Amino acid sequence: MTDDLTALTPNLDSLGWTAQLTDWANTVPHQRTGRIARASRGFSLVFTGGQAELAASSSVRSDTGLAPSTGDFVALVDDPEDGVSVAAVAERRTALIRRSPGRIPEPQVLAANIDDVFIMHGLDREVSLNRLERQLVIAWASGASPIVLLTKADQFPNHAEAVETISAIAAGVAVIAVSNTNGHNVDLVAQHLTGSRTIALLGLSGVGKSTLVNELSDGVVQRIGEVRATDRRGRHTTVTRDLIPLPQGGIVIDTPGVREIGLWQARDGLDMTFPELAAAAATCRFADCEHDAEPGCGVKSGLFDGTILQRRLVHWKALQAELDLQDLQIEEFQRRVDSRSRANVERRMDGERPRKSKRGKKGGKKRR
Ligand SMILES: Nc1nc2c(ncn2[C@@H]2O[C@H](COP(=O)(O)OP(=O)(O)O)[C@@H](O)[C@H]2O)c(=O)[nH]1
Ligand SMILES: [Mg+2]
Ligand SMILES: [Zn+2]
Repeated sequence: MTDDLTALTPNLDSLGWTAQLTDWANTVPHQRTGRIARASRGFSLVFTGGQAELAASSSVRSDTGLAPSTGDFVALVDDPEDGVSVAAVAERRTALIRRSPGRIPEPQVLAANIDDVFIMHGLDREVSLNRLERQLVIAWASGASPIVLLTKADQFPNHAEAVETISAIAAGVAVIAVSNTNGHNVDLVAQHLTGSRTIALLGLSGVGKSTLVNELSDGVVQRIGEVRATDRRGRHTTVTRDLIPLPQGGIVIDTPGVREIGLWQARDGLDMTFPELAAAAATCRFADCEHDAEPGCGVKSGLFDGTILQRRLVHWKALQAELDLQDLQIEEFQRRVDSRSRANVERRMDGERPRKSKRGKKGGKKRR
């Protein structure tokens, strides 16, 4: 049973392939099409309908200039000499994006073409409201719908109260207390997983993401993270995947090990996460009000009448400052790239001396 499931690589329709995507594929050269199940540096694991293949993907960029990512729909070419490679990436319907760790201001797509984002926090410890708000910003900015899962509800008897507290800072978002141990609300969560709906799991390591995936598949799936794939020489190999089609429908994308979530150009996500602040700021007398000591400040009056919480205001300002700084960094980076090679700019921003010749590797720290 388990072996059948680890070999499970569904057809492309059940992975969300559409007639529209077929039209797109017909505009690019390709032998096969597929959906990326895991993107690594230089190659991707691609579900091509009935099978999984490793394809080179270092040279291709999507329309947005971003490398292929888990959840992307792609066109593959199969060259007799060079093997299989990703030739083109279809425009993304939605994308969960963080700022890439490191000093270069650039985005990293965590999951593409998703419908919902499960933001997961364990009730076995205090929920970090700041982390949750940050996750909400990138989830809203993705174009998908955030849903908050408070996991390990069995560890926290008063989970109804926790749901109430979290709901108060997650406007318009469903908040569900769930337990993998006693099954509490797992059926409610499962309702989101139907057909080719794709859900990204976002949460610290240890909150119960893998266990939830196992629960959602009725505990049948054990080594669900692995799949057999053919490599470029046609050999079979076992590869870890991040995109997991569930046997009863629905597709999960795990985003493992994401500790650091820098925002990436997410002003709309910020407004949706802090609607009371966005609304109040719109009533300030001055368009460039800093909500400090200016007369006619809507935010200040919200603080006085209690519709705005001090903690939320402080965090909103901090996230705004992060985005403001990022705009400056992007501008600065662009200026440098325009005048020098990108490789040298990256080295400089990492504090190294630029090299004269020979294009080196990226100077940045190891990325996930
Ligand atoms: N008490 C309790 N423990 C859980 C629950 N879900 C997961 N765990 C435990 O939490 C630990 C981390 O779970 P895991 O699924 O690996 O987390 P991940 O890193 O987010 O994938 C494991 O020891 C699980 O057995 C739950 O609902 N209740
Ligand atoms: Mg895990
Ligand atoms: Zn103001």
